[in-house]
Amino acid sequence: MKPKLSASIMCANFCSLEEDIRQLEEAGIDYLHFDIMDGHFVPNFTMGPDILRMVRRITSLPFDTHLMIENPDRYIPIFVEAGSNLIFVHIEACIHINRTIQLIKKSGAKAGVALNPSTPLCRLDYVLEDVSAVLLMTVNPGFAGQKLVSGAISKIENMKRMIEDRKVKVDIEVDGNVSFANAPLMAKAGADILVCGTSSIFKPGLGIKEGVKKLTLTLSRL
Ligand code: S6P
Ligand code: MG
Repeated sequence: MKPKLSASIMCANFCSLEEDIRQLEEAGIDYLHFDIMDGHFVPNFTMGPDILRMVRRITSLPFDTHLMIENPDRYIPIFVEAGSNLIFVHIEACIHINRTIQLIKKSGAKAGVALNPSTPLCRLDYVLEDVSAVLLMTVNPGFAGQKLVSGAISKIENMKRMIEDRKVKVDIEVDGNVSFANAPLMAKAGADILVCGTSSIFKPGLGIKEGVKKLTLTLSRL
């Protein structure tokens, strides 16, 4: 099945964010992906809940929020209140992942777990039944514009097999270097949602609408 597309807002133009959001809506994007970084879990900073609140006022698109932060429990209710519909926490940042998943749900959002490229899928063994989605990082988290890590496609395939074997309804979201060349491979491997950044819909010189159109066309040929 053709994967849904989630636009990586950290790759948008913050000087004309509303314009970019309108273009994403008109192009038919499915989700907005918010990358939250704290300078500790990853060596970079991006945005806080105020940005989500502002964007929530101007669009009804679902927000998928990717928390690349330490101590996420402290901030989950804030990001839900700011408009997140689905929240991903990194399993590497959570000592009590089960409790954190419960907190996301109790706060009013769908719960997702994100995995760094080198984190094995067996870390999901005892939580897969409790989440709506798994986010597989296909680059090292922290920055846009990176190359795909080795083993990324086979990890998606293995994740898909694990979900089928366990007979659970869990979406696979893939994040990092979702290029026009990589997207079809990711989709074939089992991706349900693709995070689109500078490798596709925010590719410099292309234009958002053209980027979404090109990506949609590429995926429709599968
Ligand atoms: C990176 C972050 C991602 C990026 C996205 C950028 O840590 O989680 O969501 O925004 O990967 O896309 P691209 O196409 O520049 O790799
Ligand atoms: Mg992300």
